[in-house]
Amino acid sequence: MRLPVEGGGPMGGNEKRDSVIAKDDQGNIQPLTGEVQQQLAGLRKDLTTTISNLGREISEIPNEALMDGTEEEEDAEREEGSGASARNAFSSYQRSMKSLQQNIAAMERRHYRHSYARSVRQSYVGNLPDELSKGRVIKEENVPIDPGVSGRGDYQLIADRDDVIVDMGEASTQRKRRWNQLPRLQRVVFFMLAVAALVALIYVVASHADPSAPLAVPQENILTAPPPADNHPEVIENEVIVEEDVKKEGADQIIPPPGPPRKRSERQEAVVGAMKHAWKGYKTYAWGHDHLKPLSRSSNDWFRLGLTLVDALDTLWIMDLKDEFNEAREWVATQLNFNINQDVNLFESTIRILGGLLSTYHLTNDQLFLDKAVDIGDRLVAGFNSGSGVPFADVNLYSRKASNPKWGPDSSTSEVTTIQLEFRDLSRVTGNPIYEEKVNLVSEHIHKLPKTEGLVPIFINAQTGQWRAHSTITLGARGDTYYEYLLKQWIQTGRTRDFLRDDFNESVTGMEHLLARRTEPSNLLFFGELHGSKNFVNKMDELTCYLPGTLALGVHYGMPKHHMKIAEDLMYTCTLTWLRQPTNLAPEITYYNTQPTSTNEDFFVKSNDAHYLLRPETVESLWYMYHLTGNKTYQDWGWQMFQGIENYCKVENGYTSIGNVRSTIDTKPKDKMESFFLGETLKYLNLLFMEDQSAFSVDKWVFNSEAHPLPIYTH
Ligand code: DMJ
Repeated sequence: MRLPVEGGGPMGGNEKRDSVIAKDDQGNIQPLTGEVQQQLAGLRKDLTTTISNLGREISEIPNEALMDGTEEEEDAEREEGSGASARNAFSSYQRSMKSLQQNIAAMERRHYRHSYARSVRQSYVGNLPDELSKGRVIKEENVPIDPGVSGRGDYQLIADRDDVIVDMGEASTQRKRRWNQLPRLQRVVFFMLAVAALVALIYVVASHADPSAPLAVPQENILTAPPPADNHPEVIENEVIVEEDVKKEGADQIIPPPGPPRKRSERQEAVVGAMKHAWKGYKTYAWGHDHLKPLSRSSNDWFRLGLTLVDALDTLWIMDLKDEFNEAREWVATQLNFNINQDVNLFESTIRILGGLLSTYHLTNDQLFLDKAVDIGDRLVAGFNSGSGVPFADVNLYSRKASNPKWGPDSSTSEVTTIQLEFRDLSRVTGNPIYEEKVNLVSEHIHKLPKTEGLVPIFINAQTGQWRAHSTITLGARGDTYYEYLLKQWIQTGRTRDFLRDDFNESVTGMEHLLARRTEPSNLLFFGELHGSKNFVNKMDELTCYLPGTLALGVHYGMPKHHMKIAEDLMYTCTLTWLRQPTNLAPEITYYNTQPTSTNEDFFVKSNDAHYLLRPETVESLWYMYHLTGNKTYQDWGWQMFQGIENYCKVENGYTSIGNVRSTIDTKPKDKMESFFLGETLKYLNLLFMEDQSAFSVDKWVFNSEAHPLPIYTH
């Protein structure tokens, strides 16, 4: 079986792969034979194993990096599972490299007595690529490379085995003779150096190869398939109805906060009751800590910043829970301290804390919240001190030093592209351009990088500013909000930055083409993933269910009308992932069936993915769909989901994530209430059930990724 070549070599993906062998001093290519071959067999085996492991490990990292935004759980899972796996992958790679280097050194030492050894070695150092050339591999069966190992430029790599035959063409005999005429040490050293250079090359290529290689996925447009027929809400045709005053004059100023809330609907009342219950548990057992652990009546800290309290501020205000809001404000005024020696995730602290403070400032006009926003903004801005301007994942709040995440060498794409609304808003309200300049540079840089039909890999290196090769492409964890913020940034800036809109539209076309599929038997739309940037996997995260709302918002702002059809169909699928479970709660990840089977199920859930973390994405989209169409079916769906939360997540002292949505008896409570449950889930449910939808019109507000509303500007 011939392995396809990936990754941007000039030969393209369908050419035969080349082995790497040495040239003699005439530039002729010589095969390695006889004794040398034997001596090198062990080293070659090591190299093969290293390459194979590296490829597998690189390909595994994105698969396992799926714990988007679950703080303590994310840390824990990193420790126990995927993070540990990634870390082990790198240390294993480093060990292999070290061992290989030691072998080379040993070989060199053994032959050091030969006077020419050093000169031979030196003659090749620093110029290795010139010493590599191409021989055509005509037999590649069982080559143990999988996947993720590729070549770059003119130098393609294989881990050739003993049974690999190198076709040397007409010059073969002559080259073999010349090679054999070389001193043995020269041949050995030469090959060792080539091997070492190749390992280094593999690492570089794996980190920075051009991801724009063509993808091996079917070309049909899945969305031409008929839509689901039942229970489908009627679509109200959308016009661009953006208010002219916002569009033209708008306000490069703070939009006046909405007036006091009107009388609540019955369903709204129930949601506000849930907020009070959650708040009471937090106040009693976790006050000032990041998260409540409602079962053990204790708390959890991730950033040591009172995450739940800050994330909840604007929800309390919007719900008109004055007492709760005032006690929270008091804590912010007297206790919230950013001057601590603490590493925080730039993205999470931006969307939750900076976003929460800014939003609360806009709603209340209370200077306290702006002062706090500036304080943390000035610390977080250190995250952008990298070689490329693409931020590092983590920042220390005290030292203002930035770093890669502990579990890997790269930043997540969604994270570096989901901080722009907040930093831009900070610049607009303070008049200090520095914050916006930093995030603009990131957006402009990412805009220029190669993409796969507008879709992006999920890892990027902060120093080089380049994608990690063979990263997963997904609309879920670590990819999701890149697409969301393309559109929302364009809206925030008064629709003046067309490249953002264009990139958004191109990405939706790419989603339709490369990621969209329909299920059997019900023809449900879902968006799968491309693993290793090319292999389609029929899984979709709950996180992806933000997309219907974003698409509907785009259509409202003039994006192609057929995006609304995608939004409706995906909204329906997302809803079923909740309401087809006995708990009415969605699992973290769902797998979709695209083949006719005896089970007759459109989708299924694996045990490890059956948890519900109180996530908001589906109810967020339901709010957009209702807000923009007025179709009350969306409210009804949201109400059923809320019943699931009430029935299976509500506990005596708050709400808890659960480990199993597939059973009403064995829900496996996880003893954690995420901050976004108060910041997002309950806020969107409240908005969904509001009878008067004008207070938070999407013509005036743009909601950040953590549901914190920020004003729309004119430019
Ligand atoms: C939140 O922190 C944000 O919505 C983020 O963009 C994605 N993950 C969580 C909620 O699931």
